[in-house]
Amino acid sequence: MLDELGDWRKTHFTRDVTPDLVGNEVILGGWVRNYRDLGGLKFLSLQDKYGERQITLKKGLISDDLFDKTKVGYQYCLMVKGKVKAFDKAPGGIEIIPSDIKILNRTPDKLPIDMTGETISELDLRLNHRALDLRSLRNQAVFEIRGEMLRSIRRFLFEKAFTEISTPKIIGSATEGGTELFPIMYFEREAFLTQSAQLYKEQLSGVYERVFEISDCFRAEKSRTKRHICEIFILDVEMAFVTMEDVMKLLEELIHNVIKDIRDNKMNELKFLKMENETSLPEIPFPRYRYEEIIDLINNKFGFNIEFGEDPSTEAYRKLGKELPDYYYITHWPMSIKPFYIMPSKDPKYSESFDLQKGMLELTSGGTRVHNKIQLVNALESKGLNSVSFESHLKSFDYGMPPHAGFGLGVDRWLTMICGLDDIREAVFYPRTPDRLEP
Ligand code: AMO
Repeated sequence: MLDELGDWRKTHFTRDVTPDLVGNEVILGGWVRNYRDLGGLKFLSLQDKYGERQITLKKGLISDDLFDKTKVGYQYCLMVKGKVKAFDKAPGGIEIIPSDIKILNRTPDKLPIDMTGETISELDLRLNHRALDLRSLRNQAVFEIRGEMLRSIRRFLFEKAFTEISTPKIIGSATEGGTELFPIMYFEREAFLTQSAQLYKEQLSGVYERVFEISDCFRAEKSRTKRHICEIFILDVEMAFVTMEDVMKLLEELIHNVIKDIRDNKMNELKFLKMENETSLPEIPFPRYRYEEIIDLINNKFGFNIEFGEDPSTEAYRKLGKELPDYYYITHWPMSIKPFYIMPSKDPKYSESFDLQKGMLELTSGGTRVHNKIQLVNALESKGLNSVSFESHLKSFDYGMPPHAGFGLGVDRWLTMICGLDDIREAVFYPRTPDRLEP
């Protein structure tokens, strides 16, 4: 028999039950993270979205009826009504002495993954049971930090007069060129899931001047690495009347501010993940290296043979990341490996583009854009793309498109890094990879 919710409502989250509530009655709700039955004494750790509090059932101190009927298992869903008592050794310095407990839902005897926090089950197994897995204290810390990251990004950009935009995720033609598109049926027509907000954010920079979007983009790459997923969450920023130097300054300031906010507001979570020292406040400005300097370093110091126009291999980045473990920019990439919308440098062999790296990992790419329509049409065609399929985008360049620049930052990659996670899939609620479409 399960209990009904009835007229019980939570009075507090666990984190709000602090020593100044000692003596008061509270109603908490959550899940059993751990329990111990020592005969005349039962301890139960009740967890909710913010943490846990200890519920102590002592024979003689609570009613016999309640003591006897309280038989729980891991992750049972409970509500507890009880008095707050100070107890140094319990989480938050508090224990709750219950006057009544409702068992709202039970679980099987054996859970598919460890939820006590004593061991970490294998990642694929955890992902198969993601809604359960996300309840772990470790995941709570990761996703609390994610929440702070997004709040902080928005705060920072709103203060700088940015407008938050939303752009279509169903599109009629490729954004980035290339072949990494997921085709879908759009009624009787073929359409695609968007790879990036690129073209729309550029158009809207010609309207609202400073725009940003944080949203899902879809990459049909069959990369099975710890850094790639097929549905990514990107912060897209675009600014009018500036060049890439300006957006690089904005980006490093943003990184600095967000990490400061995470350190100020989520230190407990960083500590839980043992990242309080590693995720330190980075000094700005970040070092800037030209692509050619990086290639020379990789070739001369690590014995690679990367030619101008090649993207360094993962192995090369791995070595580079050991040499440059912090945040740094790689600028002026060969135009031949940059998308059509990137502005060529004065010497058109190079481009007005940059990547922001942290160690071996690429976090952001960006650059100054082409804003002259004729130049853009030529750029499209020189990349082998058909300008006719970009007609509606190109039209927006007829009506006074300002010079503009911007960047795209991979939120999931950044979170992986800040939380010291081994695999990007851990930084996503429900990751999509070539092998995973469920849950
Ligand atoms: P780009 O394609 O480099 O640039 O993407 C921007 C950032 O998104 C992240 N990212 C990924 N993360 C996980 N899995 C993937 N498969 C994946 N692909 C990309 C990376 C990357 O740096 N329109 C441009 C940005 C711009 O110029 O404004 C773009 O999308 O962190």
